Amino acid sequence: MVKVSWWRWSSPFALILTAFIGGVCGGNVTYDGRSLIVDGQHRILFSGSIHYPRSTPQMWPNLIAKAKEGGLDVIQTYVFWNLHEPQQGQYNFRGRHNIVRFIKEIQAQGLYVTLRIGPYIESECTYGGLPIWLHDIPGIVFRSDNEQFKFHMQRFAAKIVNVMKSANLYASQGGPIILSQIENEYGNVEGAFHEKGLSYIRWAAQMAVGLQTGVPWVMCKQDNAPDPVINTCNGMQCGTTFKGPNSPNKPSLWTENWTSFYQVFGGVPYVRSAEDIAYNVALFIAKRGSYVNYYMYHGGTNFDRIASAFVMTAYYDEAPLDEYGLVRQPKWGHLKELHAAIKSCSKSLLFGTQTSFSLGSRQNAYVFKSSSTECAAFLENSEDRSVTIQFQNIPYQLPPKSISILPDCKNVAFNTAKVRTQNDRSMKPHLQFNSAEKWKVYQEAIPSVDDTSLRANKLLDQISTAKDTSDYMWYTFRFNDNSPNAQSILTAHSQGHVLHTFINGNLVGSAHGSHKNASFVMENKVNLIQGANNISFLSATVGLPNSGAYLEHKVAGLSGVKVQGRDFTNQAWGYQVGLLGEKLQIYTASGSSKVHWESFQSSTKPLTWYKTTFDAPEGNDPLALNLGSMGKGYTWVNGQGIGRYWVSFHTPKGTASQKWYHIPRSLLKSTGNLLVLLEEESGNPLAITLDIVYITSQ
Ligand SMILES: *[C@@H]1O[C@H](CO)[C@@H](O)[C@H](O)[C@H]1NC(C)=O
Ligand SMILES: *[C@@H]1O[C@H](CO)[C@@H](O)[C@H](O)[C@H]1NC(C)=O
Ligand SMILES: *[C@@H]1O[C@H](CO)[C@@H](O)[C@H](O)[C@H]1NC(C)=O
Ligand SMILES: CC(=O)N[C@H]1CO[C@H](CO)[C@@H](O)[C@@H]1O
Repeated sequence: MVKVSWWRWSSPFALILTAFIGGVCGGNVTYDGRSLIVDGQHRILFSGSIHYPRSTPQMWPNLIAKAKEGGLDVIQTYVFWNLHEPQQGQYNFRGRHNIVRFIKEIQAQGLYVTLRIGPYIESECTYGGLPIWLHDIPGIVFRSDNEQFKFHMQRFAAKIVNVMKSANLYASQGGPIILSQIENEYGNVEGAFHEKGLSYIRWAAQMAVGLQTGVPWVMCKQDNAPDPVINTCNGMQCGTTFKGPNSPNKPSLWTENWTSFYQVFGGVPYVRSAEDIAYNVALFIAKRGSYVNYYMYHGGTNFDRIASAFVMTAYYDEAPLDEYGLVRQPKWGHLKELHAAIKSCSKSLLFGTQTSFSLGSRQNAYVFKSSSTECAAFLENSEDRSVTIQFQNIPYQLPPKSISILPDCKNVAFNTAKVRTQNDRSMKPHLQFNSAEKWKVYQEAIPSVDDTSLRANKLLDQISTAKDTSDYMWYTFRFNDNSPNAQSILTAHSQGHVLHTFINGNLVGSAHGSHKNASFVMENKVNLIQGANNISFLSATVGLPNSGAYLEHKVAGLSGVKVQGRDFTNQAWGYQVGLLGEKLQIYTASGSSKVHWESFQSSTKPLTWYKTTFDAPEGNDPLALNLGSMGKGYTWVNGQGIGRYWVSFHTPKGTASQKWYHIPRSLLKSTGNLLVLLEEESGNPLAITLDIVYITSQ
């Protein structure tokens, strides 16, 4: 029998009911060694990550509805400190950052929420979700037992908890939040902080518990999570790898089960099969797990400049809901069937006694019995071949590498290797931008040292100088060449991520690092003129780093320059942070008139801005720009950044890692939408198309 929870009702009454139950029954969440206890009931919970800033408020209701239809009970999200407090003390909870609206939408549809406050979150978000201004606080050491960091971390965590409490969003108040997370995968870096790591994690646990949310806290990948904080597993195979909770009174929870993996520019998509995910989830439940979260259930889009270093603009497009919020089969449907099979025997699972025994050399049974009648079984075959085993004197054929779920210990309701759903996604070109007269161009100026106001007799670190206000920073100096030899070797060392070198206004070379190694060396044969030469380097970051200990020490940009063997590292350098077009916001309707746009010419120079307008296609299907003809740059629609594009960074197979870039419908008016691109390299805007994204069923 399945216990029907009020929370799972989806109706206009959901809000009233939850408030009612919260008041009468006590919505406080507790736990024991078996599971979380919500509203007094033990629960097996399926959860999925959806990050509110990676979609639009207009998309949220549909994403949540599809998650619910897919059998999820919980939506998990991180809280993005850098987006909520971009300047110290100035908060932003508007639009895509309206976390309260997001959580209320989840509540309205009758699902629960896990809130991962962090506030360090990693999550492929620039600077791991930490605001860049933290960098400039004297004496700060991130994520350590350091007064400055702890002060700001506590202040922000308390701020978020208070925002949630004021909106009555904790389960203890009748709201949907049943679980909170403090820190994030700290076990990975704890050793680097020596004794300050352990004291920090103790402090973090105590601080979090002191915020009195009425719901439990978890720490993921933190085997030593102090009581009462629950240590949880992140990974692809928690059924095999998790050592389990660090106390018999804590349940076994899996907070990140990767449905795929994030993709970087230059990388290939990681395709994790629906069968493999289902196998590992079934195994985790069979081993008395009671909470599984899919990371990500919907990945979405890294709008604006929110992606971390080298991370692609499309985020977890391979998840059960794709970048556009469309159902991706077979993942979505297969997992839905898995959830239903497990839920149909949740009483046996939660209250039965678990025994496990071998059925063969690499075959196991996991049986949950609560009475002579209630029985559920998981039959596992970890071999890569099909095997027939005997279970309770009945033969069962187990496909290779699979688990059969028998909710009544007799009939197979689901096998993790038997996939029954399928579909395909297509992009249909709707609009071509192929008429030259509809494009206007603006050439970004290449500054020389005289044009700069920021000067230093050394090479400055780009992260601490640009402070994430732009991807771009110019490094310029003047070189007097008195040698008769016109051709010279110019060597530039960069700590990341991209470098374009201009001599006397002409591009002479470009180079870039990669996600694996942001640093690189660029060497070019260059022609210098007799006398003064203007040498200008445009260094670009592609998102800030997001992981590892001592993030505050990470640097980027130019670190050494030699011409014909002569070292110019400590030369008189001039700097310009950002591009002129960015400063004037020429990608907005009002900023656009601040510069003189010229008519389009076919020869494309580096650092060209392009603009045009277009009408929105009718209907509600998602839209994407096919930028396959472009190089590297950035796109705005009606003044909104839809992310970085980098088509010229090919995968090892020689293709672009990402050609299509999502334009959310809600950004568009019916006519006259302003499209602006900044192209760093070269590209052909006449071959751009606006495509309609749709599902074709098989
Ligand atoms: C829920 O927890 C809060 C905070 O700890 C407490 O004040 C409240 O009395 C609890 N409610 C119930 C019904 O136990
Ligand atoms: C170098 O820059 C200065 C100042 O912008 C300019 O006057 C000069 O002509 C430039 N030199 C060359 C060779 O382009
Ligand atoms: C990264 O690249 C730089 C420059 O090419 C090189 O010196 C360094 O050894 C590389 N680091 C790693 C870890 O490969
Ligand atoms: C240990 C590890 O690889 N953790 C990863 C889990 O997945 C999230 C999201 O993809 C990453 O941020 C972590 O690095």
